[in-house]
Amino acid sequence: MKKISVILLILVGTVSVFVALKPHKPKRPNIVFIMSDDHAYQAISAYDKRLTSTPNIDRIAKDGMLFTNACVTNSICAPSRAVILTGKHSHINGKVDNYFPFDTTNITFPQLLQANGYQTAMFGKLHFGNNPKGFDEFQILPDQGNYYNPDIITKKEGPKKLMGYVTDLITDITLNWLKNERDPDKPFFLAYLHKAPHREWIPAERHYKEFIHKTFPEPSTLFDNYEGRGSAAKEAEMNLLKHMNWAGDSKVFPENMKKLGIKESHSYDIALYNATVGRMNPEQRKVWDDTYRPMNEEFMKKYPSMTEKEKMQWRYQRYMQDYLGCIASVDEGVGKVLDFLKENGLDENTIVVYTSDQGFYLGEHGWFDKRFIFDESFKTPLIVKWPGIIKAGSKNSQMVQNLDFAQTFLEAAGIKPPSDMQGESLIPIFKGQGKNFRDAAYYHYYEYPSVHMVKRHYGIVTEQFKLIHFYYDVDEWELYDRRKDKNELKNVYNDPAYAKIKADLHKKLAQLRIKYKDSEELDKMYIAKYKELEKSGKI
Ligand code: SGN
Ligand code: CA
Repeated sequence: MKKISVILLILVGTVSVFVALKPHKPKRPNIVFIMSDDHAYQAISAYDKRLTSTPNIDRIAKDGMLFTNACVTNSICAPSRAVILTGKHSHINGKVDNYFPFDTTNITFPQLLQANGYQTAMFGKLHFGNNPKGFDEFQILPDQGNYYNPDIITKKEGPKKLMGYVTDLITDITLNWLKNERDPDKPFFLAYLHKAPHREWIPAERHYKEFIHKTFPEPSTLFDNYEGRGSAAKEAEMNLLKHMNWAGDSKVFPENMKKLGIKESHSYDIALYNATVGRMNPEQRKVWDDTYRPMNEEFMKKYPSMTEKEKMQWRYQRYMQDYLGCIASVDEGVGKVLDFLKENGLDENTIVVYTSDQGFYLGEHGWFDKRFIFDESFKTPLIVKWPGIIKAGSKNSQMVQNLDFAQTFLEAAGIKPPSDMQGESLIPIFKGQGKNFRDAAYYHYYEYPSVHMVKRHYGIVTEQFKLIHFYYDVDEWELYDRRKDKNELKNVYNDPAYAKIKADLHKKLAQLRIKYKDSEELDKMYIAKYKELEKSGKI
């Protein structure tokens, strides 16, 4: 017996020495990619404390890096997601707008992670019109998804209907996978993708009850008259007063609209409202009616004597109450996921990213929605933590783009990115290097004519300037001096003082179009494809 123990001890000792001598191979990190839909950086307290408080999203910033100039290549939902997954600009991956289906012959980074031993899961909103490739597990909302009692497409069981509030449900599904379904022996990539705070801004009951009593500071450009800019800003249909739905968005009861003689903002204004409340069960509907009724009663009294200015102010407050109410649940969900990682010892070797598919207007220029290359929609929140690599509480002002995620994650996983990806890995920046990361960002928006009527445009953005070409039904150039004109109110394209700058930027833009393989031929091809879709009635 003694002899056996001695032999065993020697064996154990030898193995330990061998393990100790073996070169240390770091464990590949897990990646938790959290993305919400239309979450403006103005509505994250780590960026801006004026509107709301997001203590859990802020935790990522406290432990990691806050990017103050992160931006997108095409400020709209499904195209942004396609850029993220493929690491290629819209004109290369083909998903230039929300209408064209995603071309699934594109290679996406989750496919490469999966092929290299990562476990992959996606929960929430994708908006591709087809299921994601490269995922061991997914549960995704069909198309835009619904806020209450949403339908969901599951990989294992096909379509299902869920009961409850969408943000909470996506969080529960995500936590369940982390707790019960994940293989603990494999590194994982998890995409946790919220529908909120997308239009029509329906918060969870607990939050609309709370937020309906709040008031918020107005942005300085709420009453913008669009002078000093070209036709694109003037013709966009994103104005809070003129284009927001009264019932569907502001929750004025349809019967009250009739009594007050308020016309629908769009033909679907009341239909949208009815579709939203139509999904609720009697208990949910009762809380809704009981909460929005007093607001409606007050509005009924006020409306007949309200000036246009007061109407705009009222609509802004209503918008913020519901939009920020939606974000409250997103923040709670993020908190639960962060807690789970910490409690299970996963936080040390996990990269956590918080971002949005693009920025959003919260009343700036009188607008809601996105699409423009102007700052509130061009820039997007980006906060990343990676213990041991990223310094806690750091800030970075480089112009990183959603184009960069694919190469970043592949490099983090030790996988060589395909040579045709068009971004740059952010890992040097994470490590505190990567100065002069990108001197100009390229941008191209396509979806026109369509909802909100934002004209097609492409352009470049440098630290100091923005050069934009609006095309298709116009041929207009705009130039903004970002340092002198923070709100982008004055197009200086024809100001002789900017002649040299303008010439340099034109040159730089032409170079970037070549670098990224964009061209007038492609612009024309995408217009022709769009016209085909219009003819077939799909737009
Ligand atoms: C819907 C919204 C628009 C929004 C687009 C695209 N209208 O059409 O306001 O811009 O989606 O949003 S709604 O009245 O139907 O809500 S995206 O995030 O999917 O790109
Ligand atoms: Ca979006």
